Amino acid sequence: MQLETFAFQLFEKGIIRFGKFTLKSGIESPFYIDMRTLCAYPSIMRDLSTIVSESIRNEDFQHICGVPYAALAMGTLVSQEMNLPQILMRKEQKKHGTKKNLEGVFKAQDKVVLIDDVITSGVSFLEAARKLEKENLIPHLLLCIIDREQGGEENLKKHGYKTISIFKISEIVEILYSNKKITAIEHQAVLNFVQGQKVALPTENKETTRPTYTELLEQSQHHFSKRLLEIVINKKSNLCFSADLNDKTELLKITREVAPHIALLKIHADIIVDFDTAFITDLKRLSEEHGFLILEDRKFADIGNTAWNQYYSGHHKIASWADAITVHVIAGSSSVQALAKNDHGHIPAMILISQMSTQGTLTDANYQKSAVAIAKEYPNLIVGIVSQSKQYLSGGQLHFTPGIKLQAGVDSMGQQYDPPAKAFSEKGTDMLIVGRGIYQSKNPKESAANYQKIAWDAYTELT
Ligand code: 5BU
Repeated sequence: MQLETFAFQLFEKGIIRFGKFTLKSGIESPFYIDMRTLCAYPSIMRDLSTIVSESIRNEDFQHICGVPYAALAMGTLVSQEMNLPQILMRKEQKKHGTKKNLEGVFKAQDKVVLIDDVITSGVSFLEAARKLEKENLIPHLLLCIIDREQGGEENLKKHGYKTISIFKISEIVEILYSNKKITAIEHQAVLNFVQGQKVALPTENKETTRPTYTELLEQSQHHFSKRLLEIVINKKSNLCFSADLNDKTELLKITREVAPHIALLKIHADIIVDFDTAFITDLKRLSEEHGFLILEDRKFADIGNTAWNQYYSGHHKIASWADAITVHVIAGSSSVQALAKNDHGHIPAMILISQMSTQGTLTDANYQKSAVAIAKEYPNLIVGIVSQSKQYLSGGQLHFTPGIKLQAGVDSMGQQYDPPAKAFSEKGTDMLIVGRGIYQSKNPKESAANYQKIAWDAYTELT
């Protein structure tokens, strides 16, 4: 079907109308599109489904999913036409039985093309994409039949989603005008409207705002995150101090100073030259006295067997003292599974590294998606991720962000820094990790108190 034929049919069937219409948002629009009545015209639906199928034929994906309810029928038609399985998405979450949001047969990391009828701000697409991600599916492409050209595509791009449209409203009105179906005034009114009425994604939308620490605590499925979140809430501190010091006495001294201001202490046991069991005893005592947890940033990355030995054995015997550890997933999920294997009921708390803070990091968008999918697969073992970008986690999992200093910049070894507020507003972090910004300052205690305040204010502003 030609764009021209489509435009005429929309107009003749009253699917697109011109005049004065008050939109859901309260804004007055000079045109109105009601694609729901399209299902009364099987031949238009059939032709449209052929166009949609052709436009995605060269994409690499496994499932079709129509955004409920408007695009459910189109989803079915395209699935038939392409002979690809369809996923049925619920609009409201099912309250009984399986409580499933999605129906169909799929596996983690399958790629899905989402179809919707009209895009305005992109919020429906965003919510639908999130529902797919919650089930470990990848929203590969968002396809809409008509783009109202009010910023939806750009909004979704900012969230990392690729969107394509079959028809643009300006193209449709151009055809209608040049074929004398609408007046010059109606034509111009639409063009002016789409130019002037770019709509942002609503920030009040529950799906797009960050959960509070109390909400995360309610969802949390691991005793580590429960304890950490209780500390965060009680101390009003979402700060993790990274004590990257070589000398245990100095490490303990600075930790004692900053302890009232932090919820988590992160160390690298293998850089402490005089590491011994007495150090661990002292550190544990401090953590109990001042109420903070200890994260060993070992970044396990090897095959399961080696990672297991590095965690339970060797000089540091990390499993015996660390409240949580960091783990790379470069080897796949096998290191996660290996670290959980033991005969004494020990349940490790792992923080997966999804994205690094360094210049030129190889942790690109695909890597991050796979890491997040692994995190979601093991909510009983994985308590969070380290990342530099917004990621939608579940089960009370937390988002940690290093590379933080008051001033943005880069150090001489490729570490990139952003200020605390940016980590909260743009990266979606839950916990800041600050090292040199505190221990290299003239007064680490004052500096920790300052980071604590800035980070807490940045969080409260968003919730
Ligand atoms: P800094 O002094 O604030 O730059 O220290 C940051 C700490 O966080 C340091 O211990 C790093 O090993 C750690 N880190 C990081 O900086 N970037 C990352 O992507 C990851 C960890 Br993962």
